[in-house]
Amino acid sequence: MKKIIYTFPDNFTWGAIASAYQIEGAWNEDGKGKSIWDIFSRLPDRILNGDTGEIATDHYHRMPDDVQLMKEIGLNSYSFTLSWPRILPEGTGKINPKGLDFYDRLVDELLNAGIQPKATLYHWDLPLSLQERGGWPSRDSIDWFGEYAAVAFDKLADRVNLWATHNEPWVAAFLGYGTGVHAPGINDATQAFQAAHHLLLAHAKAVDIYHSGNYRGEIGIILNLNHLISGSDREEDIKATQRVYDETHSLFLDPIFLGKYPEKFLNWLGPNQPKIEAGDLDLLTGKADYLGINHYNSDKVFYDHFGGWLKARLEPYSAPGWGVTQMGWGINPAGLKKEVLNIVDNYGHPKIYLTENGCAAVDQPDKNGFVNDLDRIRFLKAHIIALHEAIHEGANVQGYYVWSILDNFEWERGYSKKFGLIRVDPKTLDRIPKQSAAWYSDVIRNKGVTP
Ligand code: GCO
Repeated sequence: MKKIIYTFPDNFTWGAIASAYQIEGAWNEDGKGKSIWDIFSRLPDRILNGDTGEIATDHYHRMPDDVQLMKEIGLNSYSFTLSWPRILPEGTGKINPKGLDFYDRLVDELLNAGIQPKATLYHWDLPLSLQERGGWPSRDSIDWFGEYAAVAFDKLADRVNLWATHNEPWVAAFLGYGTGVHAPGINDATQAFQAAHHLLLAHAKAVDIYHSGNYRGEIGIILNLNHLISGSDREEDIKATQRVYDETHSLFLDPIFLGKYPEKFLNWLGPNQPKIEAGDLDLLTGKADYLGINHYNSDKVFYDHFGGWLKARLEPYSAPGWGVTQMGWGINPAGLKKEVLNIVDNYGHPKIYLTENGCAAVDQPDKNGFVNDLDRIRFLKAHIIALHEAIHEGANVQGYYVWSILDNFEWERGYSKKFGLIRVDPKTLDRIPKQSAAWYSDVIRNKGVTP
């Protein structure tokens, strides 16, 4: 066997991740309330092939078997998200005991399997009733989220020691309220920027509630930090790149880790900029025990007069020897290292988890349903090596989570894109571990990868 060259610390966390709406199904069972995604995915022409998450991978009913598969891979940790309307069907007020019970059982199954549970409060599935009351653009959303967070912590924080408030608040705000390609399907930049601000304040409120609960774990936020490269050395492209960076990076990183807003960017936004009340910044500063980084790809950025409110256009950037994934995303492992080191150098050197990394691959099954996904293995290996290099250069990275444990509902692309370490047969929903599952099992056992 080749010598392991890229070895990680003994206490490094090797995990996998998924989200409630993308795998659970049981969209209207056991007292669960509707989410904005339950409604959005039923709208005509929003989701490819008319797919919905109503059944998804049926994880809600197959959870114990899925945890057993995670155990067989040897995961140290599994990161799941809570369905807010499964716990609070109307978003606030009445608690659904059967909803809480599912997550209670999931946590116990994981712990019994020797797998540390990591829980994220919000992965885009806002209770429909709260959208009807104004959604994230409403400042009331801060208190709604605080009430929900307190219920979740009260039930699970005795056994769950690693929490995240939001997964990718940029997506929730700008795809949900800006472009409308995600639920709730609103196309309004002003609402998007206001939603982003309230998502941040809601994050801070949940962090305060968690810290006042004297729980022994940590709580952070998960941001999608893809690497951005100016499409040319023309000033207009460099400025467009900075605007995209400011919306996807600065808008969320600066208030929490630097105690300031990207004022120049907000002023540039003019009427689209969010209403920020006196004291809001103080509520946000320093509110994260760690930063979760979701990283998949790199983009080149160009000025584009017709490129929306940012007047920018993105094109995938692939490093030499790499192409694009089945999502059309540029593969550039060095981009991951640069994103991590950017946080080290410019945002106070926080504790980091690489909370999502993976790729949609071709995944052609053989006659037995087995997928020999060597392209996914090549992708994951290269990014794990890039992460190792970042750690070697000083980054405090504590863990790595593969997106995803299972093939699942890829939002507006439905089930057309496969990210799982485990294949889910589209007809039977049977689980068949791919070659990458066996490979990842070796990585975990060997605490690293060979080149
Ligand atoms: C995201 C989300 C996941 C996606 C995954 C693949 O990062 O967009 O967290 O829900 O399914 O990243 O696109």
